[in-house]
Amino acid sequence: MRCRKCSQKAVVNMRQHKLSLCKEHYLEWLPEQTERFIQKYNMFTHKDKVLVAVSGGKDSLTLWEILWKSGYVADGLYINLGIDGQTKYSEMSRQIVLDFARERALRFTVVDVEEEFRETVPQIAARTLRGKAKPCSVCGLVKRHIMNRVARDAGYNILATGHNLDDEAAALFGNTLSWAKGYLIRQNPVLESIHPGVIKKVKPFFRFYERETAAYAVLSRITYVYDECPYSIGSKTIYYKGLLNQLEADRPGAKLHFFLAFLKAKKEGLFAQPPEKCGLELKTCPVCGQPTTVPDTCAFCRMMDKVKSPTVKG
Ligand code: Q46
Ligand code: ZN
Ligand code: ZN
Repeated sequence: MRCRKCSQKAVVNMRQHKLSLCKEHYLEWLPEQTERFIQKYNMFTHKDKVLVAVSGGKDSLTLWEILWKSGYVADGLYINLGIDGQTKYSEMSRQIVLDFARERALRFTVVDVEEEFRETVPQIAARTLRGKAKPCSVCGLVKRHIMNRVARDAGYNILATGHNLDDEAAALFGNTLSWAKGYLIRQNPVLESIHPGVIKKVKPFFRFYERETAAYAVLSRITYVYDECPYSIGSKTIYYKGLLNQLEADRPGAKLHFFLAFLKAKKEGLFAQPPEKCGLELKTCPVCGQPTTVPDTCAFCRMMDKVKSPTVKG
């Protein structure tokens, strides 16, 4: 297998693009494509202030590296969720993010959930969900709240995450299986700001397969956390990713087509907001000041209020 550009030995073969590249050309190709997608989908420009949410995994660190090398104003945000378990997941990822940023002299913010809210994410989840489920729904709510708040307070106008095509296709697959209307309406690689307090969210890697971002991280020697969060083991997302990989093995490009066809259908009006919801006005949460769709306290503050209650009635 030879590189299409220079005929040297190829190290990456992308069957869906019928494209093989050597190390040197692959390390050029991924940033070029990232730039192309940032422009094509009007994500941001060099005038914007981008906050990159970094978990310590390959996708978010690779994204941060590429944005930084491409000259964007891109600072990092690491949220310490307090997820430990056998692999000391949070502790390890925190160290990796700090080393990554310091080696490159990048600016970053760390928010420690336990320090700020007196409970780690698994502890908040254990109280509010009463051990009935994995902490992922609580974790998502906490992360969204913190990311938006940090971006807003520090004057960033773009929030970027490292979600790749495998993440997006698996989420779409799950949402489609249950026809989760609300999620299908909102699922988009670019979510414009609909209120001054809501930061625009973008996913510049949404067209890259997971193996493509992993290949970039390995070839450019980025040190990242190999272990996944312990709560992701046995999750539906991982199951859906496995099913989609089987499909992809028989039909190269199937995952990409699945997601791009969804975006095209949305553009043509499928899953559009019903007219009565288009003008939905966001209110301001009286506790945290963040925008919310409900007329009173936002979902995050209601959850934290439960945490603070001394007794929880069963
Ligand atoms: S939601 Fe769930 Fe992830 Fe949070 S608890 Fe771990 S697996 S980190 S993307
Ligand atoms: Zn080459
Ligand atoms: Zn609130």
